[in-house]
Amino acid sequence: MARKNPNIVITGTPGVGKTTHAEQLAQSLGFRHVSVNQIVKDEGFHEGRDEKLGSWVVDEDKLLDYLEATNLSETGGVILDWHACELFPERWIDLVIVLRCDSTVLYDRLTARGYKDKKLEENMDSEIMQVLLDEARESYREEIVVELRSDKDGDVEGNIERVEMWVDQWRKDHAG
Ligand code: DAT
Repeated sequence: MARKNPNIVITGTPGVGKTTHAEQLAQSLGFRHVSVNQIVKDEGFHEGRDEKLGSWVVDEDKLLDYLEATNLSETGGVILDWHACELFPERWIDLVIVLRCDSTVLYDRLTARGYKDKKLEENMDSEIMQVLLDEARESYREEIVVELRSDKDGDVEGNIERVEMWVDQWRKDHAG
């Protein structure tokens, strides 16, 4: 059965604004915000922490099985929020939003979060080298990948409006 609502991935370097966008969009669209990091932690889908990077070593098979079992592919209306995107099967996903942020702004956000040393450096490099944008473009059809900026407050509102319009259009295109 075809889904009635689209599934959206929100991705980008830590600190770009994924949670902020995902929460607001979930509320305004009535979609389900799936914080993949939270699931990895809560369900223990990892093999411990990479201490240098300060991040989980994720068990992707367990994570995918868990997500598959939520039937998101059939139901739609899910916002997947994660700092990676290539592992989600293409057939699940209708839109991939890659959030981008100015590097000086990102530096302040990450240091405010207590990131330092290698963890700070790796994430700054990742944003500057647009690693997530490239990953998204390599993993999904070009027309479903959009890059949006999240530097300042007004950006969030503008982005939310834009995605809401996109969802309206998607519903029209997939009606009946
Ligand atoms: P992520 O989920 O990608 O790690 P977040 O949503 O937690 O990012 O945002 C990190 C911090 O930056 C948080 O304090 C909110 C702030 N922020 C994000 N986008 C912003 C924007 N466009 N304008 C102002 N602050 C923003």
